[in-house]
Amino acid sequence: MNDLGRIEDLPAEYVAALTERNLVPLWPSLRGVMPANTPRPRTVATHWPYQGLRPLLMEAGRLTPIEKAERRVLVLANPGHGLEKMQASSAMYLGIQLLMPGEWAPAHRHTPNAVRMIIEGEGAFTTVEGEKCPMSRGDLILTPTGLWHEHGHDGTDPVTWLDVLDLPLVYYLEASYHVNGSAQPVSPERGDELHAVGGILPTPFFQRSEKAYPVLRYPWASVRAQLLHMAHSHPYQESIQVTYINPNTGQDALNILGFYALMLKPGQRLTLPTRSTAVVFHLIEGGVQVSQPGHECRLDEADTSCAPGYVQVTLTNLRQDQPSFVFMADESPLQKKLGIYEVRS
Ligand code: GTQ
Repeated sequence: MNDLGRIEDLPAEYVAALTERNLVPLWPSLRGVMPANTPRPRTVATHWPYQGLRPLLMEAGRLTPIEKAERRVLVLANPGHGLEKMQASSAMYLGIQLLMPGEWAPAHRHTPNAVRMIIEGEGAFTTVEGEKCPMSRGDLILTPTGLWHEHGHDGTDPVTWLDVLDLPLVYYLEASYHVNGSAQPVSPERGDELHAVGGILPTPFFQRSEKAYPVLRYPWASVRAQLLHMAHSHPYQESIQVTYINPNTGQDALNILGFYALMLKPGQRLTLPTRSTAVVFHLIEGGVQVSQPGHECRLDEADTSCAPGYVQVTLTNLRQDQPSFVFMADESPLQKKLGIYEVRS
């Protein structure tokens, strides 16, 4: 690889004349923006243990009333990007949100897409476009771009969940904004009930639903049961994994980020394909070691971690007698649409 000219090699008056006209020479920066063979992600492997952040989240519940927060969230920020950027990777934002009994996080809609992965507590719900989605541990609830959503809580204990948004990307595109609304009237129709059985779609009078997002809630009980069923009926299949999809299109549930649930059999060690997308791991159940070059962490229940793209990640179920269940998020739908998605092994 030949060395390219540096900015210092140029006469200062020349550089000043360029700067004055808002011009920049490419060659001193070319290798930086297009490094050889593999990108140099800012995203660094990071582990956010739940037990470390939970007391601080509860303290936020005492320090800041919901009216003063609108969304009471501690953001899981990747130090490689700088904490103030509030990003876990180039396109993914992560936060842990707290709702106390009786609290209400008012209706709004925004351009970034969001999902919630419920961590603890019963009795809370998210109402999305008039559909009241109950929240239980492990449930995935979508709030796609532009849809009204609000969170309420009729239970007796704090409720927490992981928020995953494509906010960093939408913000970077200078397209991020929100609109405030008022409490939504609730309709009795529930997409998760209408689509409770895979492989069939409701088609009254031969018509498919015209909703862009026919399913807004993926109950964990069904996903978990399906993973166990897959492991049992396909005992030689190494990777027991499902993708959360839009049943009308068969495509990923949202346009930009992808969501998956993975079951690791007792003691299983699974090396994931090396891919171009950053990945978020969130442990729903069990205990899992996450290993990647230069970084190891042990995920306990409700812990979250991330890995940059282009690295090999190995997951090991630390339980010898029980399966472990991992929720994952990545940027592959976006990368596939852009034509830059790669699998290297
Ligand atoms: O619950 O609507 O973590 O609007 C960040 C922005 C959650 C939400 C976040 C949001 C929300």
